[in-house]
Parts: sequence; C-alpha cells; structure tokens
Amino acid sequence: MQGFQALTVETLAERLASNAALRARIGERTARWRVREVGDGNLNLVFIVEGEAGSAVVKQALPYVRLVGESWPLPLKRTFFETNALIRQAERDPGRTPQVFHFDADQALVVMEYLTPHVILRRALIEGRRLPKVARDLGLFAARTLFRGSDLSMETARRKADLALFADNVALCAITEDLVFSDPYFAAEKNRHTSPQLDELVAELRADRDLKVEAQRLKHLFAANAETLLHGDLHTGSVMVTDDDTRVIDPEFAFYGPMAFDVGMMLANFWMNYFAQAGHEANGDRGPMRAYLLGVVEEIWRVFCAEFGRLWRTERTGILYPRALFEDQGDALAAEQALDCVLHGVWVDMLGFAGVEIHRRILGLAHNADFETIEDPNLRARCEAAALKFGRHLAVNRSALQGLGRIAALAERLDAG
Ligand code: SR1
Ligand code: MG
Repeated sequence: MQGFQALTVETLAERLASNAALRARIGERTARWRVREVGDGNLNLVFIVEGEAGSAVVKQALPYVRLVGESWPLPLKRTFFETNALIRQAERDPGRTPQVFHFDADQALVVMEYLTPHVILRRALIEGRRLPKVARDLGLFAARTLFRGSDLSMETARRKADLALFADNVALCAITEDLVFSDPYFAAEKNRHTSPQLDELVAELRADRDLKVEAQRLKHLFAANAETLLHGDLHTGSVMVTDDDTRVIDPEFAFYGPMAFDVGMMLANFWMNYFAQAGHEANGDRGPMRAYLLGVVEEIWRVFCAEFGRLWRTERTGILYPRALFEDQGDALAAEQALDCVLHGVWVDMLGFAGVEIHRRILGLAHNADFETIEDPNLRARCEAAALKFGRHLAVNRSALQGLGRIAALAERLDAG
C-alpha cells in the first residue's frame, strides 16, 4: 500500500497510468493526458483530465481543510463517504449524479464523469440564467433519495448497515454542527462577516434568545434524527447544470439525518440568490430572474411533495407506516393522513434549516459567491441584511408559516427595503 500523497498537475498522469480502466476511458497514451486543477471548493483538489479517448474528473481529499490550511486537519475518509453516497444516489435517482469510474481509499481519490458543458448552478444563477429544468429535477432528486434511503422504503437490515457505515462521517458532521448551528450566533473565532455595515444587525441576532433556542433545536434534530441518507451539503454549488441536464455532485457530507435538512439547505440557497439579485442589477434588469427564483422554490417544493406522495403510495415497503395498519384495513384515507403528517413535519423543519443556512453563509466561515461577488459594499450589505432578516423569520416562526405564497411576499417586502 502506498502512503497518501497529494496529486499535482505534473504527477497525476504518471500516478494513475497503471489503471487500465482509466487508460481505456481517457486514452492509452498517458503522456498525452491534459490535466487542469479546477477545485474552487472549500475542501478538496479537483482535476479535469482529458486524453485521446475521453475525459474524467479526479477528486482527491486533502488531510486538511483547503480553505483554512493544515491547521485544520480533516479525515481523508470523506472520499469513501462521497463514493458510497454517489453509488446510492445513482440507484435511487438514476442519471442525476456523475458516474463513478474508480475509487482509491488509500489515496482518498475518486475518479468520475467529467460533466461538460455543465456549469455550477450558483454561477449560472448569479449570471441571471434561468434554467428550465432545474426545479423539477431537484424536487425529484430530493424526494427519491430521501424517501428511498429511509425506513419508509429500505429493507431494515440494509438500512441499519448503512446507518452504521455513514455514522463514521463524524468530522464532516461536526463541521456542519459548528458552522451552521452554533458559530453564527456568537463571536466564534472562525466567523467572518465581511460587511461592517451589518454589525448592529449581527449584534441583534446574537442577542436574540428565540433565534438561538431555535438554532439549537434544529441542531438537536440534525444530530439526533437519523431519518435518511442525506446529501448533507445540498447547496447550489453542489449542482451542475445545462439547460437540459441537472447533476448533483459532492455528497462528502453524507450521513443519516433529517429529511428536511437537504430540502431546507437547497431552498435557502435559491432564496439567498434571490436577495443577491439586487446586487447584480448592473448587469441588466433582474426582475424576471427574481420571479423565476421564487418560482423555482415553489416548484421544487411542489414536485418534492408530489413525488414523495407517489413513492409513499407505491414504494412504502419499509418498517414505517406498514400497509397492514393502513391500506389493508380498508380505510383509504388513513395512509393519506399519515403522509400529510410526515410532509408537514418536513415543511416546518425545512424552513428552520433554511433560516440557519442563510445566516451561516453571511455570518460564519463559509460564505457564498452570490453575495461576495457584489462589488459595492453598501449594496452587498443591504442584500445581506434583507436575507438575514428573512432567515430569522423562517427559523423562529417556522411552525406558524402558512405556505410559500406568504413567504414569497415576505421576501419581496424585505428585498424592496
Ligand atoms: C470548512 S468547510 C465549509 C463549508 O464548505 C462545504 O461546502 C460545507 O458547506 C461546509 O460547511
Ligand atoms: Mg462541496
């Protein structure tokens, strides 16, 4: 076994040359491989490799957080979790993830399909691109992966084995536990809100008892409700798109947690992009884009509920809500009543998770380009302030919120200042 060594653009071809399957896929003449490092995420190296026969992406974990450096060690095993999650997601929603070609545990690397001409969804939204299929694709992805990874669907021994397998993803869960649920709400060392214009609002949020209690209740859910296999980091930087295709990438944070977490994080990132649009107005009128984004949120949720309901009626084969207690008793409405309860629980918690995700992207360590690419600091601060207030409303009032129409109206009011 060779000890771990980080790949470089110069060494990659030689290091992977002995793998016949990769040579067949990329090109036998490895000296002709063209290698670029394109990783712009917070954690890993990402190489695009193109050769005479084809192409691939090589993703390699580093033994530390790339964004911070060697002072923050991080287990290499995250590539194992990512690979296993990709395999399961491909079974549960075929065609929605990149195909995995090769995994090397010692070198913490996974080789997968190079998606081209895809771009990162977050970038496309910042540019004002309206993707016609993305809402439906993401709604279906969430419903299928969350339902099919749970006790609603899985055979219990396999589900418990998976629960144990992913339970070891402790370090990445700890990142979320700290960065999403705690750090934004006190003067944590890693925090860095970049707009001093927000100081007063930030102090208000950190003194907000109701908000802090809700954030901890959500953290409790995240840590203790091992409901299904989550993607774990389902933001718009984890999605690659063309007009016709949507692919979900990067599930290295995968673990068993509450269904509402993936849905909430996903919607939060569309809402943040909505609040950032005012900062990108210089590149053209963003009115239609704003309407599109609120429509995307509504469509994701509608498609998610419809598909979840379809799976509930046709694939409910796990230990939860057994048919013997519901359909087989001749009470046609019983299973529908139970479904409504489950979806209502996801709705309420999803709003809370969305609220804290919005806060952490402005107040915590890991920011997003939606706001960070707004050049005018005052304008950026105005966009961020509106998003922070929106996030607070979602997190604190989640049990009382009545539907996406009211939430869209609130977003429009805050956006208008
Ligand atoms: C230290 S890692 C910071 C963030 O990057 C990842 O994409 C996750 O969102 C994580 O919270
Ligand atoms: Mg990522």
